[in-house]
Amino acid sequence: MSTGRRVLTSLALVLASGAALADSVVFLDGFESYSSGSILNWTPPVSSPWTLSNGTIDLIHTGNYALSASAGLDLLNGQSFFLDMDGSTHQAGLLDLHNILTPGQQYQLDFIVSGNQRGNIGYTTSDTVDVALLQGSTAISLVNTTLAHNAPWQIQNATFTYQSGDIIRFRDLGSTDNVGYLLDNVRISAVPEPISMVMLGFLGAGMLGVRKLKGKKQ
Ligand SMILES: [Ca+2]
Ligand SMILES: [Ca+2]
Repeated sequence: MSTGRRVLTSLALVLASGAALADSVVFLDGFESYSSGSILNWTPPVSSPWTLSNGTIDLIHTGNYALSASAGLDLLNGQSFFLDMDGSTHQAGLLDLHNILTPGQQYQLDFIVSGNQRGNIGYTTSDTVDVALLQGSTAISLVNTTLAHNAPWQIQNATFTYQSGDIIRFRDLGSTDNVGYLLDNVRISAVPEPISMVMLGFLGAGMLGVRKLKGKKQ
């Protein structure tokens, strides 16, 4: 292989590896595998990376309680189960995700949410989706948005850099009427590092070498 072709092959490999990293999903939970039916005041199993405190959430199977999963947005991990983030004890719980990420790495968090779907039958007409990165006693807001009860399923996302011990906390801010926003398909992907300056320098030197070789041949 000529030097020029080697340099181009190296560039192609670098670009290809970047494209692969952009799609590197490190966590995905569509809540499909926990139960065969709805569970009010659901407790995540100890074997899961989730913990729940200070209140409750419900695991809902589509069709129960007049609730439905997303149409078209839930393709990644099934369309049956999702969470109602204000359970059935008049206190919305704190749902925490921890110990699944690498310190120092940048990540993108995606998830889908809908309004509570029942504001038209006497419950709150909106709920606030609040997601934060807890670093010790500091809370960094990742998503804070208020959804009308009839807001359709939609994607929310945020990027963050994970530090050791950080917790990602989902909650329905201020909701105490047993009817909260609906959550599904929590996905975390590693954000690829940009091509380093060292690599660019290597490529530049390689291209310079090609030019010199061509110059000698002429
Ligand atoms: Ca689901
Ligand atoms: Ca509510």
